[in-house]
Amino acid sequence: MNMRVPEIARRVVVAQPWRWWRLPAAVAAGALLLLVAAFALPWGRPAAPIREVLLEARGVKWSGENPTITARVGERLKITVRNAESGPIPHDLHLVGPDTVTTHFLQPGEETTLTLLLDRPGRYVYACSLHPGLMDGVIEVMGR
Ligand SMILES: [Cu+2]
Repeated sequence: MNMRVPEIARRVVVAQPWRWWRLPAAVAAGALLLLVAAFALPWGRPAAPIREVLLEARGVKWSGENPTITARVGERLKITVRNAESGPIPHDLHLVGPDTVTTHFLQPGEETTLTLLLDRPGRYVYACSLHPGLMDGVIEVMGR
């Protein structure tokens, strides 16, 4: 009678004996990982300063005059977009560059926020896609 032991049963995991050099090696590997993480992750680096702006839609204008928003390269721009119309007029905010972003259609009383990292200088247009020519403004990003 053939008493073959199945292949899987013959594999025996042999525990490796403890070696004295493993502890300092593990400590060194851990220290190296921490060092790499400290440089690779944004911990400890100053965060980009945040410039907060409110764009309030009322009377089919942004904040009364479609203001020019000025900012500097390296800043983070946080735009609160609020629909403050008294009538049933929806708006959105469409921004071209440095990233192209569009909010959803905001109904009166609704608001949302956009956060952008301004990493390039330039003049970027913001507008409401439902009211072209009426709700157009500019974000001017100046170099450092
Ligand atoms: Cu609009």
